[in-house]
Amino acid sequence: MKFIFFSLFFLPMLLCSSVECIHPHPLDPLTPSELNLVRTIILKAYQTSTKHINLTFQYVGLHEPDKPVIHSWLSSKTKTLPPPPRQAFVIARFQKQSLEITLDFPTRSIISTEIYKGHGYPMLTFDEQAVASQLPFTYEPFKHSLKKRGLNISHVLCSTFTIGWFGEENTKRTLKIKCYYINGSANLYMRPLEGVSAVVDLDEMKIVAYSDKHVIPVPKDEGTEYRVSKMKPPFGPKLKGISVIQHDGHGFTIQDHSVSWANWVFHLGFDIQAGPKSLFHTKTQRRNDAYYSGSDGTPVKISNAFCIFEKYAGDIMWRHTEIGIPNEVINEVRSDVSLVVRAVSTVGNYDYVIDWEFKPSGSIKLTVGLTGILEVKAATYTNTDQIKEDIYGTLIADNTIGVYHDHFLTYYLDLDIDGEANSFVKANLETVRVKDQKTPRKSYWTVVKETAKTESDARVNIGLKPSELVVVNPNKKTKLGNTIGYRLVPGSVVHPLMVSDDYPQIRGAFTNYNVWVTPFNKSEKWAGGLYVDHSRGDDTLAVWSLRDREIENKDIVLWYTMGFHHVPSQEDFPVMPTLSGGFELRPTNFFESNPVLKTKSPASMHFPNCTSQHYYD
Ligand SMILES: *[C@@H]1O[C@H](CO)[C@@H](O)[C@H](O)[C@H]1NC(C)=O
Ligand SMILES: *[C@@H]1O[C@H](CO)[C@@H](O)[C@H](O)[C@H]1NC(C)=O
Ligand SMILES: *[C@@H]1O[C@H](CO)[C@@H](O)[C@H](O)[C@H]1NC(C)=O
Ligand SMILES: *[C@@H]1O[C@H](CO)[C@@H](O)[C@H](O)[C@H]1NC(C)=O
Ligand SMILES: *[C@@H]1O[C@H](CO)[C@@H](O)[C@H](O)[C@H]1NC(C)=O
Ligand SMILES: [Cu+2]
Repeated sequence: MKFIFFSLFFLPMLLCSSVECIHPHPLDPLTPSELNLVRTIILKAYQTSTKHINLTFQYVGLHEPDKPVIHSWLSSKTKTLPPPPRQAFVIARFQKQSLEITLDFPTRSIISTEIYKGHGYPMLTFDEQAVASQLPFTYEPFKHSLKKRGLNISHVLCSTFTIGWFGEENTKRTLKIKCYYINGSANLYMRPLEGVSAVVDLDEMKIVAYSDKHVIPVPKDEGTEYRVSKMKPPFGPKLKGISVIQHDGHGFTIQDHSVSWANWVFHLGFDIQAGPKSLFHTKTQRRNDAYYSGSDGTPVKISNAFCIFEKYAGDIMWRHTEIGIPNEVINEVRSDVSLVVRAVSTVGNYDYVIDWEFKPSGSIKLTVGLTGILEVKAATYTNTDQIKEDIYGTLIADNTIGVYHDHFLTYYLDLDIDGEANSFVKANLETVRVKDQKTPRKSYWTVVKETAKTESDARVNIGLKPSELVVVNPNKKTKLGNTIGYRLVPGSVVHPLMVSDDYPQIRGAFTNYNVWVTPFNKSEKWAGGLYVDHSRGDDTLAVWSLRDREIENKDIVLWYTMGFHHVPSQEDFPVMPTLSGGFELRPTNFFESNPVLKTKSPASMHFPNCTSQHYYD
């Protein structure tokens, strides 16, 4: 199972005044100089006589100010209120313990240090994984395994995999290593050394377990190539290009971390654990290049962490053809142009294309595209006729089994619909049997609204019952008296297939429902817990929600889990065509009427001979 978390802060459309745009935004990610300062302050505090300080920075990020502080700063934008003091939150590993350190930048001081006593370990750093993946190459039993298989060690690569927890009393901070034979090919994941694996203790940085179960030939490299530069003709169907020319330039502006486009203004942050983070609201900040801290605390730059572009794919924002009026044909069409903020997260073999699409209508579409390379296991089979056992997968190429697996993606949606106090409403579509004898109709359906009082009322498995799920501000109404809100339009939903007492499912119990609502709590941000590695599932959304707190007319967080059960097919070899899913957050009685009624289509949006696209400017 793979889990990804997103943080999304949402406050629709407040505008930035010029004064407020000058201050740094309180949710700006840490700058390189702030990251350096974190390193300096912490290393100084932990400096011992030995000079060699074995402290590693597992996580360094912004310690967010409390929400009321952010709100008062945002609402005082015409005054010159200084931003709240900048602070950092650090998880460090030191002497086999996880330290939680909070630092204050203005005073350059550590304001709190706590030793984490719970289960699980902090996120793994790139650096320690890189070091761990090199360990087999100096490990004699591994060299022997390669020799036994006649493989040249200089053509072997190793990669790291987290281990999870299967009920052990005591755990160590370990990870698993699996290796691949490249020998000239580039698609390493398609060429596993099946049966060979090592376990590394990261605190000791040494191999503590090794197994070489059986010799299965490495799948051949034929057919695994995906680099166009290495391929020979014939190529696939020839595609005619469509060029994107924006005669008047692009329509968005970026100032520091703030993006303005059409009727949207939002703040775009970055966090190494969350990926993109957004506050749809106000202005400010640095460029959208992102930085994170390396395990030695030095800033590491991620170039082009986001790409931002306007998209027009021939979609229609709205249209109507009217032929009912004598001697007149009305044909009104508006083109749907949107702004996409894209981040791609490559997790080893897989690539997740994460899009946030903002529409002038006020909708936000969130899409995740899965592509990249499957995780496979090697086998002796070259045809399904030979298979007499359950292989837990699909034979996708000679000697190559694409294993069955799941992808779950949980979005943290801290929706503040025109203010913090919100409620979660299930508008249930219910069948009513007609008792009235005067009509031949036997049934109709109607909407019965149910406001969730506590957390247990808000756990929803989508698809079991038709309902619209709306986050409303019960204190704000439209002129007509409807409660303003935004609703969740679900896309691909999945329900877990593991039994609930299976260890991976205990750890991933937040997938038991597609939708949860919790009261906002700054320390309940990661659905799988802050210490996911080797977690025991005791700090997950599913556990917090057991407190069954009140959520009506409160600052609430909506959690949405989407996903895919992936049954691989031959088309997924050697690289997988993108499989997409997502959902939409859509204004629902938020505006007084269609907010894009008077939005004109840009002049250049004409698709020849496509009458559905016709418009009159
Ligand atoms: C730090 O680690 C090195 C090698 O891993 C070890 O030799 C050294 O004793 C450690 N120093 C401290 C202060 O723990
Ligand atoms: C192993 O591969 C390296 C690099 O390609 C090559 O120089 C070396 O000769 C190979 N060794 C054997 C025993 O084939
Ligand atoms: C490595 O690649 C070479 C050239 O394609 C091939 O001759 C050789 O058999 C390969 N070795 C192994 C062990 O697959
Ligand atoms: C916030 O969440 C933490 C972690 O679940 C919990 O210990 C704490 O009691 C919560 N605070 C409130 C006010 O509920
Ligand atoms: C549009 O249709 C006309 C008439 O059918 C045809 O001549 C023209 O080539 C078409 N244009 C395009 C771009 O397909
Ligand atoms: Cu998959």
